Amino acid sequence: MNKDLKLFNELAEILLKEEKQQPVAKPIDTDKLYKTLDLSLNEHPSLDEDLKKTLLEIIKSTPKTASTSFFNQLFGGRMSKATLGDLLAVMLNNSMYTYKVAGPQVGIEKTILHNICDIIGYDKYSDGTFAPGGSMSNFMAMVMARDKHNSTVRTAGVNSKMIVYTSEVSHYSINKNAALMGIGRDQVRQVKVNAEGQMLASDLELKIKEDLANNNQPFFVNATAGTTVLGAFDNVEEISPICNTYNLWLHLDGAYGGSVIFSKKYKHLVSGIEKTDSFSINAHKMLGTPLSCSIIVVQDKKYLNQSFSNDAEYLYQTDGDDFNLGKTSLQCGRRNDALKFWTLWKSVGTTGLEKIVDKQFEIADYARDYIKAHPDYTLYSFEDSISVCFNYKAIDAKTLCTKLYESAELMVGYGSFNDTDFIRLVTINSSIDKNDISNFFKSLETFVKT
Ligand code: ABU
Repeated sequence: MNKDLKLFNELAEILLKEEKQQPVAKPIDTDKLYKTLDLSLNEHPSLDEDLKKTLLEIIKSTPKTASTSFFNQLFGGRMSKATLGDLLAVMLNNSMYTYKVAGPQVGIEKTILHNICDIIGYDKYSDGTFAPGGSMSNFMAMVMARDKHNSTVRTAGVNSKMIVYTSEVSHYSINKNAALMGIGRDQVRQVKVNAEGQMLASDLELKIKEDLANNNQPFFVNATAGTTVLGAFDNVEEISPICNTYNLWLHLDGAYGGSVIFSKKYKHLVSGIEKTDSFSINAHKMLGTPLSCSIIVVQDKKYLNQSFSNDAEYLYQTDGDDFNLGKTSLQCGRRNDALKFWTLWKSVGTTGLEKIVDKQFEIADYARDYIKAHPDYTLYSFEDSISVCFNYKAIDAKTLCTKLYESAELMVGYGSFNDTDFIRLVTINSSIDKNDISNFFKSLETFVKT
C-alpha cells in the first residue's frame, strides 16, 4: 500500500480514538501556539517520522468537532458515508467546471440540484449550483437579483441606490455581500423582528415604501430559514406577497435550517418556499456532511447564466452548456462538494435525511424539557428550533462558555437577543443522543460547582 495512505489510516484511527478519550482538545494559548507545535516551513525536507510526530501533535490539539462534547457552532458530528464520499472526491480530484474533466461527477451534482428543486416545488426552469459556503450562496442570490433588476450593472456598474432588505438578526453575509457588490452596506435595511426573532412583514413593507418615496431602488429581500442565534424561521407566506407587489427578488437563506425541506413534520417552517426566487441550503449543517457543502437553487436558471456565465475557449471544448457547470458557478476551478452529499443521500435515502432532521429537533426538545424542569435554568429559545438558548444560575454566559472551553470541558458558544446574552446549545450533531444532552448539563453543573 502507498505509504502515505498507510499513514493516513494510522492517523485517522488515532483521531477517532482521541475524539472519544479527549473529546474536547485542550486549547493552546495563541501566544504559545508556535512554541508548542512545530508549524514552521523549512528549506529542507522533514523526515517522515518527524512529520508523523508533528501531525499527531496537531491532531491532538485540534478541536474535535465530531465529538459528543462539541455544541459550539452550526455544524458538528460526522456522517461516515458522507466522509467516504468526500475522501473519494479528494482522491479523484476533479474540477467541476466541465464534463470533460469531471465526467459522472457532473451528473451527481445535477441530480442533487434537481432533486432539491423538485422537493421545494420549483418547476422545470429551475437549476442551481454549489457555492463555497453559505455566505457565497447568498452572494450569488444577491448578484442575480441585482442583474435582474438592472442588467446594465454588469457592464456599467452600480449607479443608483439599490436597496436590500434583511432582518436585523439575519446572517452578516448580507451586509458584507452588499459591500462586495458595490451596493454598499448603507443600502441594507435591517428589518425589525418579532419577539421570536422572525422578520416583521409590516416593517418590511414600511421600509420599502420609504425607499420608494425617496427614489431609491428596492430589489432584494433576504428571508431566513434558521437564524444563526435563535434558529428562527421567517414567514415566507407573509413576505412573498410583498415581494410580488414591489417586484423584488425573494431569497430564502436556509444555510442553517433549510434542511427541514426533507421533513414531513417540519417542512411547514418553510411554507411558501416554492414562491421564492432562490433558496440556499448547507448540507454540512443539519445533514452533517463534511464542510463545506453549500447549495443555491434558483427558480429560473436563466438568471444563473445571465450573472455567472462567461465564455472561455480554453476551457469549454466539449459537451455544451448544460453539462459544463462552470457556466453557472461562482468560481472557475471548483472542488467536488457534491459527491459527499450524494453518497449520504444514496445510502440513507430521502427518508434517512428526514430522520436525521427530525432527530435533531427531538434532541432539542429534550434539552428544552430539561431546562424547563430545572429552576436554575432560564430558557430563551422557542419550540421548532435546534438552537437551545439558556442561562444557568444567572452566571454570565460569555464567562461560562470561555471557562468551559479553556478547561477542555465542553465546547459551546453564546449569543444574544434583545440585549440578553445566553448560552447557545446547538443540537446539530446527528450522532448525539439524549444521554449526551444529559451529560452536557451534568458537566456544566459540576463545572460550576467545583
Ligand atoms: N454561518 C455560520 C454561522 C456560525 C455560527 O453561528 O455558529
